Formats: sequence, structure tokens, C-alpha cells
Amino acid sequence: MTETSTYAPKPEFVAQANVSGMEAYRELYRRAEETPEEFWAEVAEREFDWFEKWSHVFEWNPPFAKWFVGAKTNVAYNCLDRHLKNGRAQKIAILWEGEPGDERKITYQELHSMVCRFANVLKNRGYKSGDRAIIYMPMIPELPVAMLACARLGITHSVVFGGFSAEALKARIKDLGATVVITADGGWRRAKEVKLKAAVDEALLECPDVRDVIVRKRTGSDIPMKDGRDHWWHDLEEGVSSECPAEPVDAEHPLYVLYTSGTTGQPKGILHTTGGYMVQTTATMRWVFDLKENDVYWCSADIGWVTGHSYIVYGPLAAGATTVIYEGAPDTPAFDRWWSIVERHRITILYTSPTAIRALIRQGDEWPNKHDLSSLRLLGSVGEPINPAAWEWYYRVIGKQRCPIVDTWWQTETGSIMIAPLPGAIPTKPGSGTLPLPGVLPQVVDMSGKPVGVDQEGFLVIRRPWPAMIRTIWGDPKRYESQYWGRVPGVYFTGDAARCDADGYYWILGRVDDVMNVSGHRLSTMEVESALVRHPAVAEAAVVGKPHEITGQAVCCFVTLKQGNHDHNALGTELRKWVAHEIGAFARPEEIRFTEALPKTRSGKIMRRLLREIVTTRTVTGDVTTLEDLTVVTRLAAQRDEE
Ligand code: 7RM
Repeated sequence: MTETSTYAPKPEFVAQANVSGMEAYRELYRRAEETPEEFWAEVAEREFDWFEKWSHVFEWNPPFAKWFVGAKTNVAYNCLDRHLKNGRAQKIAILWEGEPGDERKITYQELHSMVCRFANVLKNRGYKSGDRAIIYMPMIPELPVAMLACARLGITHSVVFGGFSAEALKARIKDLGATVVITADGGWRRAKEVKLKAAVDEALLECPDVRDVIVRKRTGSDIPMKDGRDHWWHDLEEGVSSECPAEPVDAEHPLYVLYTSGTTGQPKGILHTTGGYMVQTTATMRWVFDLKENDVYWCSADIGWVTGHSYIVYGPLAAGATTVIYEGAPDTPAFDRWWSIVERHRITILYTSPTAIRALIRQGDEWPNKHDLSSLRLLGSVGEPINPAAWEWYYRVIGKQRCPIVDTWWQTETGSIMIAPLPGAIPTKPGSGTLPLPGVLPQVVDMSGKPVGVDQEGFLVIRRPWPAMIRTIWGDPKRYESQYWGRVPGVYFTGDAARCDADGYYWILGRVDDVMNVSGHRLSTMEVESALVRHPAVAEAAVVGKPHEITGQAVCCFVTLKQGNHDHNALGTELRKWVAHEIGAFARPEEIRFTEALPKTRSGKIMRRLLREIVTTRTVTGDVTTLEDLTVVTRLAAQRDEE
């Protein structure tokens, strides 16, 4: 398998595809490029309900964009009520499986009632449009119910991934100014309880503005309930109506904030609004996944990440699809759990990450081979570059060489998929996201904004605003401007390096900033460093991503200690635990290396580039002329061999 092999769409697939053949793709792309406002207006009118029409489609006050200006709509209305009128009332909206094996099939009619009832609960406690809610829940149907209930009332939600610690949760509650927290007693993962309510209690010790904590019962474990503040979800729902009109909100009303890692220790709250986000996530759902009425679609991400927001909840439900949600781990009770889910529910579309694929490869082909995977017709990948070997395995062992693979490049900030093959049109090359979707104008440029040549490495930028794009960083419009629009003049800076080949195919090479990608989860080196230096024994820390066979990158920390006698072994274990507690288990460092000093420039900046080289190659070849103390590097590079 070389980088240059291509896989043309199969004629059977092309014949039934939503976008059929290269000509059709080119035509869509051309229209979106030449007349973007007409193009997006047409998409918006074709399938959505608007309470009031827009006065104009697009307004650009660089770097602030507005889409469907003046229009009024509601995302929850479009995800639910619209389907009750168009024949999908009895269709399964959410097909859910808990880790212990419990199952729920929820129709659009039932989901509508559940959302209305919970919206009334929020309303009864005084929450209204413009308020902010934190959602910290396991992967149970009530998580999307809570999101949609917020959207129905115009309450801006922020889902915090259940793997985040109390510390991380607290920072998000505070930054958002949330007044209500929606959670559960716990969730199941690898047959152990993830104690969510305990983390909420710890976080709320320092969040005086939170008035209510609403707790969904999931595990049934014994948890303390604070009088006046904590309420059981089921108690509050008692006698509450299952009718609740959707609040018409402005197309630019804040739908949600999702925190993601940037280049500093402070996570940034990415703001997504209503109209443009809804239109583009749904349109890309139909294009990229070739979504059909009878598909059983499963995205294995956690709803706490953007992939779950756009392609488990909002995209699929707005498109009227059946979206599958699985609560737990892929290896519980055994390594064939996923394939058993695919077989039992007759999944037709599977969307997952390269990390998951590599972890499953390691367990051997016998696990998928035990199951009938013939229902699958399309496979997707997201989160990081997929290496050709993993691509090939996915294609052969899971897709049986029948299913096209869509490698989708996008970001929390982009809201929707940006670069991906349309499966009935674009020939794929393993490892490339191929071509941009309609309305997306990428380019690979140098620091001055000048396009680099064919096959040259450069920065990936987007030359024109798109409907689902980030509107600002919550509470920090200056940071939004400088981080995304101030790096290369006039264009959106993605933070990724890329190259574009002679066929116009994009190859994403990874981040150019201090952001790591561990199992497809974004994590900033600064966040881990700040956590480390909060430990009383640590003087200084420098963190880099180290190439890792399964997770893409692993967290590797260089640490200098304060004076005193330290047991390096015990302290190493303790610091790994410490970081997991401060940020979340997924951030647990793979390696802690104690050192006498860190390599620094004369102005005192830690040279992470050198550390990256040391963990990758164990040698340093780059320029070290600005290094303050050259011996530091040779000692660090030699360290491994001594151990
Ligand atoms: C959806 C998501 C974004 C970063 C992005 C890239 C990397 C994501 C791909 C990819 C190569 C892909 N949002 N990335 N998808 N790299 N090929 N198909 O992952 O905000 O959490 O991360 O992830 O570096 O900038 S995210």
C-alpha cells in the first residue's frame, strides 16, 4: 500500500448516491463558490422550517460573520416537530444501548415528548432564553434530551465530556457563567461507575452562581443530594406536560459553547449559533454519509466532543435519521462489542476514529470475523490523520472491500465537516481527506498568505467564512480575532499543516501549534504543564506529544523538581495520577521524565521543538544556536539509555 493508490467509487454505490459522480460534485462545488448566498439559501429553504425569513443570507464584518440575518428558527423544532409532520413520527430517532446491555428505542414522537417535558422542567425552575446550562452526563438518551430541551428554550448549553475532572468542570462552569448543571448519578464504563455527581459536588464548592443541579438516575448508586440545590430529574418531571412550544430564536442565537484546547493553559469556549450551524451540519450529513431514509447510522464518538454534537445529535436528528448511541467501552464485555452492535442493530453507516481502529486491529481479526457485518455500506473516520495501514484494515476487514471510506477533516471551530470525499463521486486515496465540500475554500499557504506549490508543505487556511463556523470565543472576542484571523492576513487559520497534491487532494500533516492529539482528543501542552506545576514538588514542566502506535500521540512530560529528596518512581506515578485528576483520565501522561534543567532560549522560552525531537528520534538535528545551555540537550537525549 503506497500513498498514491486510489480507490474509485463502485458503480453500484454511484448509482444510488445522493451526489452521484464527479460531475455532480464539481457542479455543486462551482455553484457554492460562485454564488454562495443563493446556494446556502436554497439548502436552508429546501429542508428547514423558519418562523421568520432572513432579510439577507450573509453579513461579514471581519472577522465576525452572520448567516441568515434576521431569520427566526429553532434547532429543536427542526430536529423534532418537523419530523412529526413529515411522516417520521414513528421512526426510531435514537437507538440506544447501555454498557450493561440494556436497550432503548425512542421514536421521534417519544423524543419530542421527552424533550418537551424536560424543557418544561427547566422553564418551571425559571430558566429562559439567554441563560447558560452545563451538561455533564453519561452517554444515555437524556444527554441529547437535555441538549435539545435547552435549544428549545434558547438556553445556551455547554456539554462537558464525562471524562473531565471536577477541576476542569469548575473552570467551564465559571467561564460560561452557568446557573444550572444537568448531570447523572454516574455512568458505566468498563463495568465500573464513572461518578459524575461526586465531581459536580466537588466543582460546585467554588461556583456560587449555580442555583440548581438536576440529576438523572442511571447507576442507582448512593449519592448525597444537597437540599434546595439538587433535584432528581424524575421528581421534577412528575405531572409536567409533554407539550412545550419551541421558542423562536434568532438565527445567530448562541446554541452552544464547547470548550476545546488552544495554545494556552486556558481552554477556550467555541461559540456556535443556530441557523448556519443547523443548515451546514445537516447538508454535510447528507453529502458525506450519503444518508438515506432507512439508514441506521452510528457515530461512536462521545457526545462531549464536537463530533458527537454535530454527527450524533444535531446533524442526524435534523436530517430525520436513526442515530445509534452506545454508552460504554469497546472492550466490554469483550473486544467484539462493537461488531456485535453492528450485527444486532444492522448498522449501515459507521463513523469512528483512527485511534479506535488501531486499538481494534491489535486485538486481531477474529473479533470482527465472528460477526455478520454485511449491513454496513459506508465507513467514516475523524479526529486525526488515518495511516494507510489502518485505512486498509478498515476497508478490508470491516468493510469487506464493499464500503467506501470517508476520511473527514474538520475542527470544533468549523462546526461541520470541511474536507472529505463524497462517497459516490470522489475517488479516495488512503490518508487523504481528498477534496473540500461545497462552500469550503481551503488553501495551503506560507506565513505571509502566499500559496505554496503543489506537494509543498504549508499552513492550511480557509479563505471564506462558512455557515457553521465559530462565531467567537466565549467572552474573548480579541482572542478569537488574533488566534484565527490574525495569523495569516485575511483568512481563517486552522492550526494544521497540510499539503495539496497535483489532483487537488489535501493531506493533513498535524498541528503546527502546541496542541497535542491524543486518541483524537485535543489537549494543549500548556494545560498539562499548568496542571503539573500546581503540584507542590514540581518546579517546572515542559510537555510534548510523543508518537504513539495506538493513540497517535502520547503525553510526555519533562519535569524539574523543587529542592528536597524525591523518590522518582513514586513521584512519577503520583504526577500521572495528579494530571488525570486535574484534567481528566484521557490526559494521563504516558511518561514523566525528571531532569535537572529544561532546554531554554536565552530569553527563557522552553524549546519544545527540541524536546519533541528528543522523544521522537532521541537526537537533536535542528538549530540549537539560541539554546542557553547546550549540555542540557545532550543530557536529556542520553537519559533514556542510562535508565
Ligand atoms: C472533529 C475534530 C481538530 C483537529 C484538526 C486536526 C485533527 C481532525 C482529521 C484531523 C487529519 C482528519 N475536532 N483532525 N480530523 N487530521 N485528518 N480527518 O476532531 O477540534 O477535536 O480536533 O484534529 O489536527 O485541527 S477537534
